[in-house]
Amino acid sequence: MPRTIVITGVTAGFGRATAALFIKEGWNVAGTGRRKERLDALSAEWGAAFLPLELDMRDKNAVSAALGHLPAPWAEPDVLVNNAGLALGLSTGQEADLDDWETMVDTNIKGLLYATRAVLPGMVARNRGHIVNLGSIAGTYPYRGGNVYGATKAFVKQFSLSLRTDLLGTAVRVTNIEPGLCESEFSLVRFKGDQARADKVYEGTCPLVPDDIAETVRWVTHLPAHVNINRLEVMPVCQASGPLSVVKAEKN
Ligand code: NDP
Ligand code: 8X3
Repeated sequence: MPRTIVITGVTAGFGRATAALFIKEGWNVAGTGRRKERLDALSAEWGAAFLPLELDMRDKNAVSAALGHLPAPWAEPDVLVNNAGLALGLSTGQEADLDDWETMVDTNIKGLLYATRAVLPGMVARNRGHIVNLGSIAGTYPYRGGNVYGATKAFVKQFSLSLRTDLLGTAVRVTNIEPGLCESEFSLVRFKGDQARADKVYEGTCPLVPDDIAETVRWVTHLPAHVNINRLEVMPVCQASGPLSVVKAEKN
């Protein structure tokens, strides 16, 4: 019997690459996004195995209705990938836009909670399932201007680890994938459509690509049922964590 995966944010980046890989492997894929024209194009490309769900992850009722009552053959998901998310801006905490902060909290934290709560009870009842969250290295290693974005991903990491303890005694698995620099629409969104600034982020680097993350999702979900990858940090070879910073005061 074909297996089923629900992926939030399939209209770009990791979500699209992951959906494409699982469609190729014969899974039924339900995928969310706000951009209808992209969902329509993906439907045309992927055919009947793909269920497009046009919704905003910040809309609790819409997420609960869509993911909590999926039609057959998507009704009993084996995997939920909580991928939809974004960073907005790179300003310091004292200068950042409060609306940007709220959007990140509402999408990266609350949207992920809505989706999880809609799908998890069914997984527990069936004693089968896997929640795969997209955290980030930003949830562990702070960088200047990453303030609330990093904090949302720290939430995702801790929530993932907490869920593991809640689910102890069931067969349901939880994994937090924590990627580093990866070229997608992420920076274009962060810099609000400024393509030149987004391109600068990747200039001269050999970043991860969305297919690398899709492969990672495939690996963690295809391991034997008794194996749970709790956290998985993935960076391109050209990236590493830096030293702590120190500002030295000038002597008078
Ligand atoms: P992209 O910008 O390429 O894709 C983001 C996806 O999320 C899109 O499909 C978008 O769909 C969807 N999305 C965003 N906001 C909403 C919303 N309110 N409602 C519904 N869907 C939404 O980003 P990536 O693929 O790079 O990122 C995916 C995840 O991985 C994010 O959680 C990100 O934080 C994380 N990540 C990214 C890294 C990177 O370097 N790229 C590294 C580490 C983690 P639409 O706009 O159509 O709604
Ligand atoms: C995205 C990776 O380092 O740009 O989560 O925050 S980073």
